[in-house]
Amino acid sequence: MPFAIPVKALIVIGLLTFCFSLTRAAAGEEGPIAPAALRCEYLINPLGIDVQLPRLFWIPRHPGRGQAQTAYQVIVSTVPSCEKGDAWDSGKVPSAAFTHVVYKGKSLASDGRYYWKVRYWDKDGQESPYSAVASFGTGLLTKGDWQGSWIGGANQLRKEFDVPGSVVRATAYVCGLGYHELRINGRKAGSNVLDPGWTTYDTRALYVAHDVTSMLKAGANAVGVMLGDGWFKGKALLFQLNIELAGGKTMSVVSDATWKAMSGPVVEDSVYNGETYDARLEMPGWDEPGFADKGWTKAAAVAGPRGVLSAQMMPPIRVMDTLVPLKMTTPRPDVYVFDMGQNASGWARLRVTGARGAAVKLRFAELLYSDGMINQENLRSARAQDVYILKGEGEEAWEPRFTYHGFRYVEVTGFPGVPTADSIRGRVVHSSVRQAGSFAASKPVLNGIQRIVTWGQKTNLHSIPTDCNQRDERMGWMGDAQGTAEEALMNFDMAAFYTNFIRDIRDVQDAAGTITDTVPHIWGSRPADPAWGTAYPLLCWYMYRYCGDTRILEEQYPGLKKYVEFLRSKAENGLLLKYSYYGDWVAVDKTPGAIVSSFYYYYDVKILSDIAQVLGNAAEAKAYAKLAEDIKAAFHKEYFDPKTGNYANGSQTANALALFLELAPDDARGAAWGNLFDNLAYKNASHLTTGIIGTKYIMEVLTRFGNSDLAYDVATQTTYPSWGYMIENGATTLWELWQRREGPSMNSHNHPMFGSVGVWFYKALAGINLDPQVAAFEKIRLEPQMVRDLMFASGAVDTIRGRVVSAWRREDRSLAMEAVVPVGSEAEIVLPKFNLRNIVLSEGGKVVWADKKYVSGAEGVRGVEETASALVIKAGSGRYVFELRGE
Ligand code: RAM
Repeated sequence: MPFAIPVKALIVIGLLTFCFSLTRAAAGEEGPIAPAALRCEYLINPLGIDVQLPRLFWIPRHPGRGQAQTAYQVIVSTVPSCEKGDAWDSGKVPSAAFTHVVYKGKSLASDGRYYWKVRYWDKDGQESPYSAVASFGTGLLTKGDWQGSWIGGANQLRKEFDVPGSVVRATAYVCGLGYHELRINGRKAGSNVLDPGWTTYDTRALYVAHDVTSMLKAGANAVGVMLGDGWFKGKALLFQLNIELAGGKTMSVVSDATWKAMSGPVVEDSVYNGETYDARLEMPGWDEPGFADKGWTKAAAVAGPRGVLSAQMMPPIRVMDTLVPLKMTTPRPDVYVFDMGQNASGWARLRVTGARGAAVKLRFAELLYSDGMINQENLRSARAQDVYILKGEGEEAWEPRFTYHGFRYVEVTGFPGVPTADSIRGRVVHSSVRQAGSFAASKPVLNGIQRIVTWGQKTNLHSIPTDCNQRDERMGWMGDAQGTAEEALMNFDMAAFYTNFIRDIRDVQDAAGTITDTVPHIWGSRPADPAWGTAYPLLCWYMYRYCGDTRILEEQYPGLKKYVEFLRSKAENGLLLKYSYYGDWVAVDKTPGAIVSSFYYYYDVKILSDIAQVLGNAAEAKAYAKLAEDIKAAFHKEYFDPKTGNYANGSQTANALALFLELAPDDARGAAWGNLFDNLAYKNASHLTTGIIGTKYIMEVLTRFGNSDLAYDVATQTTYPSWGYMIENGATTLWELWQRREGPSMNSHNHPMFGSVGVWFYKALAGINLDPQVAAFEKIRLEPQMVRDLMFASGAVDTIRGRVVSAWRREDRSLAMEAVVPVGSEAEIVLPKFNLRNIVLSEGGKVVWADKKYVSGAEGVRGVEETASALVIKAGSGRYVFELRGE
């Protein structure tokens, strides 16, 4: 039979092309180096970099295929035009590196501003023009650079000052705890909210840098700072404004006893309970010069946090989206309930007109009762309530500053008159990590899952990865963090965020090497459950595997070693037999905790050995590899039952863990796999009974064992327990439990920890895989699983080295596949043969495989090989559209 109608194929390719050019245009990437790709310490034009040798990143672009960088030149200047490298001119450096390029110029000054650009030479020695100029600012690098002192005494602090001349550059450094808002001359500085990030304040507090040059003027100026409790549960400010004047003079305005203090309109604020704002207490002009500060007292000297000060080098929390309510209902007289249509984190913006003193109460919830009233039972003791008291001066608009809620519904009471749809907007608030990945497929339920996974993930990024965002918890539970990290790394630009969180983890480590269940440590235990503590080695390892970060490995190696040695001290017979609290948390079928702990003991030791290898420490790599082998043997001996062929109790999780890390030796593998398959496919009709741990590994095990069809059956279920079941029951973010519960217990409706399936979408269905040896997408394996009735899938990820795309669509006897490989990377693209005969593979119209032979000639394609089930294409960088047809 001849090949399926070419017109159709053209449409397919057209569609793929269209999708791609759209995404490319949206990213605004033009020229040899995309401006947004110039980064310093993973951030775009950051301020407050407080490392002496920051790392620079860029992404070379090239119109040709099979391209690579062979040399670069970096210019770092103290002058914005960046013509000469007065700080650093690297000269032409023969190197393929364009990530983690360590600054090697003059020693960086505190409070400095640097401008940089880069050019590169391609594989043919052609040089690119210079990139656009990017910048970075250094923070206050030593303790002695801070001139002010900690002050407080009220939740509003102000200071007037004179600027004798015109301002060339001004940078404000603020550590206002728990939360702060900086205002200068009547305006809020920047667009961050809920600053600074939450840390273990006794060890470290973060300060935030703002460029406020354009907010100052010659003459009289004023700075005002509002303070909230946040997680610090107190209020303290350290402030320093460094100003450079025309003519070179400098001056600083710092927090000290000359500041004035007064309690302002925020009369109550709490992360869990909400904020009460009395607009009658506003003092117009308090943050401007010339304000009559009668009644204000002298700011009090207060004890600041005991920890060191570090710059906040991660994407700040911001208002990331504004939701228009889907509808407003009136379940009872004068009770209005707004449905935002999406569970999220943040707050509501209120618009209201009414009499002075009227109090509008906003209460937040994830759920409704059947009578339409909001159900706050699952928030436990979190009151989740904001109150706005009107000043009565026409239309008033307000949103809180020092709290956030997890909610889909907003209940409004006390509203003067009847609210309209415009009275309320949902403000979506979370760490401003950029979306890095997108995934879509022909099966709607998968797109639904992708949606609830990513909404759940991003709305739980609140400077740390939280377990949930609504109830009286919102902790950095480490098990949740490690289980979802790979999904997050595909969907979002997480590098700076995790760099910060890994430091947070190290900050809680004690002399014995122990770490804690939550970071910062408020809930849970020390030492952490091993399945929670593993977040420390695993996140470091993922930062290496996904982002190629070796500095983090170097910095953390001593801490990781201490942690692993602590685990070793707890081992009995080479395993963690009596050390587990949560294990395969919230599973349908229980798995003994000890097998989970022992699995992670092996995993952590193995990772430590691999890290030692990367760092060139061969002796320790060998020693820990040996320890890992011993644990592996002990694991099999302890948990494998030759009679049943099961590990431990034969739960899905137990067998999946043994298979995932190849803890099952050759002669046990078949039995364990057979049991896992039977349990999943027959006993549970393709439903998981796993908790968060088993769920993370089982999908990948199924794909590795050639059973992506079964994994797909699992992923597309809509009955209990499954992700689809959550969606069928109205979930717009992932639930904490497979079960549908709405009562007062543990049942958050926004808990990202079952979101690990998100990485399986990219790896298996779109087919985007890291090379097992080479980190950070320098080598890529695109191997989509074209399962069951799935007719297309596409994944695009902006990796540290550039965009990777894998998108395919199939028909009866044909297949079209778009692949995008970044400059300097190479890919293996695996296309299934589907039992077709007389296969012809072409790329952009050129035949690359026919009569069972590779045909050379397509630019960038380096070869095609045939295996029993697939054609494997080797290709260099560039964008390709392959077409496979057969009979
Ligand atoms: C719950 C948390 C979290 C989990 C711990 C063990 O309180 O919400 O998700 O990690 O328990």
